[in-house]
Amino acid sequence: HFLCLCVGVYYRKTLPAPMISRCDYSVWGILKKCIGMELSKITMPIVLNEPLSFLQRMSEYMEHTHLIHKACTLSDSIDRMQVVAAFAVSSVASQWDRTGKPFNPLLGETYELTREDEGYRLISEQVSHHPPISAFHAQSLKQEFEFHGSIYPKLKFWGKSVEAEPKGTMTLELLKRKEAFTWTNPLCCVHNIIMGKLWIEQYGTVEIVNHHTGDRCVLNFKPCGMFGKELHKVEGYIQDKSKRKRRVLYGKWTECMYSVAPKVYEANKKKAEKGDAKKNKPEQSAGKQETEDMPGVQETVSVITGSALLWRITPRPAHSEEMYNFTGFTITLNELEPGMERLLAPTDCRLRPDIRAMENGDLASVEKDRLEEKQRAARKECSKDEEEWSTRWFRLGTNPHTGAQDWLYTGGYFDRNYTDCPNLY
Ligand code: CLR
Repeated sequence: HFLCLCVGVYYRKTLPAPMISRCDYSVWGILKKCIGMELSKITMPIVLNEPLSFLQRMSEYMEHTHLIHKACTLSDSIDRMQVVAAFAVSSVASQWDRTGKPFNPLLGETYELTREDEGYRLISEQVSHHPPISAFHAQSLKQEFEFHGSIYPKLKFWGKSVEAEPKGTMTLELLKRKEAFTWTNPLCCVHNIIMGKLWIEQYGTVEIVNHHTGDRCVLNFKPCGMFGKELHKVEGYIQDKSKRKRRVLYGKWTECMYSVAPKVYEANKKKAEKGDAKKNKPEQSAGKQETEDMPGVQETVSVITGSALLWRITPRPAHSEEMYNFTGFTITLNELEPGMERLLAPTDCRLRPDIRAMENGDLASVEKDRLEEKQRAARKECSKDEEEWSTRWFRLGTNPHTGAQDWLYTGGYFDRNYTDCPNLY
């Protein structure tokens, strides 16, 4: 009865078929008709998709879960906060260069991710279609933490770019310490939708609150700016309950995060300003020294002496660009292991024929399937099914830490009683 993805079992390292080239497909012709639309209403030509459901893309927050395990072992609350902050940054790192559009989840669609090797399991559900809302709940297998939240990607069209605001709170609970951290994710912007190469930027302020101690971490995901100097940079600080600045954090969401004492940071900044006036030093200076003898690591963050490394990204696998720029973790998300069908809920998106067909490079099938899908959706809307819809694994409630409305897991998915699950595929 157990999902046997046990320790020592190998996950796939490549996708079954290479990606169909997008060439320089102009998305503008399609997107201009989508201005003002919800993400759930937008269908793009299949070549602009990636073979994942939005539920799976959201599960990518889990790629660096080892950081949560690490936070659980630290006795100092500021030390815990800096690792949680590194986790928050790492959780959006897989978005780098990911301009493919994931498939819109159907209402009631679920995605389960059991990773015994990483010590957690996750369940997610599409809980609303208008607006599109996806809820997830991850729990450690040893009752050490819970990480949950929901995302409503609110789109805004800005002429040459489309901005997605991921509305919804992330909550991380460290159970043994009865400690909860909350934050909201940065904005995500896809540039060059009229012409040119699509690229992704994440920016905005992310504030992480430890509701138990009153510690706060403010992270500034910097917008690229005119000359691209700030590209991908994240900078911020941690303050305790008495508002004393305790650490400065810096790095890039595409690469790494460091922590340093505020005094050291300020002194370094002054020194750098003076140095800058004399000559334009290359940006790499200190970082180069530290990583010189590490093959493959090309750090572009200037490391201040005395900094502690909190997180470094796992490099993308070879030929990632032929696999929708997926990370190694992402590649495994739609894998259907033998025997898995018997355990998964019938609503699990691994069972979606359209996503499976795209993964196998069979675009014609996807297109055919999509038409049928549209008709089904239309029929559904007519019969007003949606109004009577009630979610299966989540319910709308109040987040006890923020007091705000939130989607909360009702439990029981892993009892694997799937009666009352809708027939979606
Ligand atoms: C980024 C990480 C956030 C949650 C989130 C919300 C909206 C998502 C975004 C993530 C990634 C990029 C995204 C976006 C909605 C539409 C956009 C999937 C997961 C795609 C790339 C737009 C495709 C359309 C182009 C072809 C123009 O925490």
